[in-house]
Amino acid sequence: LEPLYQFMVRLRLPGGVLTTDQWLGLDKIADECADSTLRLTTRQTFQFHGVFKEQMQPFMQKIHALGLDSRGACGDVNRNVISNVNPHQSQLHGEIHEISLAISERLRWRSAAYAEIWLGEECVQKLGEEEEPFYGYKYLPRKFKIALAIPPENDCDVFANDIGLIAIVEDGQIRGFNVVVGGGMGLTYGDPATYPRLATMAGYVAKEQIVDACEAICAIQRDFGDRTNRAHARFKYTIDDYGMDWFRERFEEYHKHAFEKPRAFSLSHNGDRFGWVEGEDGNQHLTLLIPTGRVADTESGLLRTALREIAEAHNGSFRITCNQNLVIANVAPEKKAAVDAIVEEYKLDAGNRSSPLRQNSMACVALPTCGLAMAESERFLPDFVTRVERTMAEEGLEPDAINLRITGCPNGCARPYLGEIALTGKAPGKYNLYLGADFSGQRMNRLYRENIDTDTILDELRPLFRAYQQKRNARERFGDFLVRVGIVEQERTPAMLHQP
Ligand code: SRM
Ligand code: SF4
Repeated sequence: LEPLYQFMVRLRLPGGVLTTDQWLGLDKIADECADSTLRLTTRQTFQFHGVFKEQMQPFMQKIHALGLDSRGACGDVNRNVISNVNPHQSQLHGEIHEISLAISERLRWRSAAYAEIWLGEECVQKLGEEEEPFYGYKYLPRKFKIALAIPPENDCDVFANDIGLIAIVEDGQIRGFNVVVGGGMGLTYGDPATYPRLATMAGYVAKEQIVDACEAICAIQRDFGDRTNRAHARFKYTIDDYGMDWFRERFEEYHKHAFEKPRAFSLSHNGDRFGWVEGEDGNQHLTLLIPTGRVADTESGLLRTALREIAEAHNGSFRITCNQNLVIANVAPEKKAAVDAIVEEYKLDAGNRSSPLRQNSMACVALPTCGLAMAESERFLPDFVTRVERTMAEEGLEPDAINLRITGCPNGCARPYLGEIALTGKAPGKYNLYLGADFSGQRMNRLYRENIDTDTILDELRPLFRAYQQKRNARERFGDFLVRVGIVEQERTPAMLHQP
């Protein structure tokens, strides 16, 4: 008898946009082929857990029938291209989404093996034919990630990506992008040669050239990335090994044009804005907090049922945010009341009414499904936030927007090194505590204490909250405060370096 193999399957969903019909289809697939939950990820897509081996092919065929696929959701290729959800600026969002799709399509792997294995198609590849014109037979040295931000929003944590594109908007139009390169979050405990890194400013590229420019940059990593050591194979190490001057020269060689001087920009926050907003076109958009991105029916609420009913009630679309939340998008004004009724019936906006701390918190999946987890994360976050809220209140702090991130290991799936407060799992019940990132995703935090349990974490935070309450400047963020008063040293790639 074969063991009961089960898999996690992730979808490719550039920009996190899907139709209501696709939502309904995925909701059904969650019951038919997976563990009856949908998991919104930090890269704006879905993960399905508990897909048994015999369900793999039906699963892939069902998502194909919905016009979706899993190409490039995992593997040593370009991953899901993420972008700003930006509900209030419909035209800019439409444009950035088109560009995300174009980049994703250009860097999509082509092998016919996908259709053969999953869709049951005949072998269509002729012997000797090049299967992958861009990737070749070796693909990339490691995963590769691209994000697009429209300032002042940085909800995609643009600096945490191998390529970050910061839109330069003039007269309501995207003219081009500042391109930053070499971002990434993962590190391995005990191996100082591995580190999280914020992307470095490379220069400006006009909009018409941006897809070609991304291909050129990805090709540089394909040709020069380290293929001998996977722990050193991400683009951030290629950039640090060879340097930015070398990179700019290679870019000119591959792209046939040099970078222009970067343009001025300013980013204000990397969280989501919750509640209803009206787009320029008069359509309504509702951003809902989805706790740790898990869409499930549980004893504490029928979230999955509620979202299914919303998908049936409106004919707009959905957008997943890069913070694992959800936008019910493009609701026609006459449908708003119907959506509101469902929101009220199922108390869907409970998260939107929770503390700013909870609204700015994020956790990776970790246990029980992640084989790399050293500690709880998704299941730990809700109670931990409650305890932090209580500690803050005891120190006289009003509920405050502090960016809190937790991961079950140092790989960084919830981009913890960009949290003002962050925990990374070390062992069951034990975490490393990081402090002092900024609120806009432009400064990383620093390791503050190692391998401590929850009580000790709260004991460490308490005096810091007290000092913050007593000595903060007006509107000063927690992370900025910790750096200003010297509790945490300024991180080594400070925001200033990114400014032109
Ligand atoms: Fe991740 C591996 C979950 C975003 C860095 N990540 C994994 C795996 C597949 C574990 C594994 O390899 O066996 C996790 C599956 C857990 C499970 O049970 O479902 C996993 N990563 C996730 C998700 C679902 C976290 C979440 O709670 O939302 C995110 C899915 C993204 C997506 O939809 O594509 C997720 N992972 C990230 C991010 C954040 C991002 O991309 O913005 C990072 C840090 C950014 C980066 O890549 O530098 C990230 N994941 C990693 C790494 C470390 C990579 C490195 O360079 O060191 C691994 C391990 C690896 O690749 O060897 C990993
Ligand atoms: Fe798993 Fe670690 Fe990623 Fe969390 S950060 S999902 S524990 S690999």
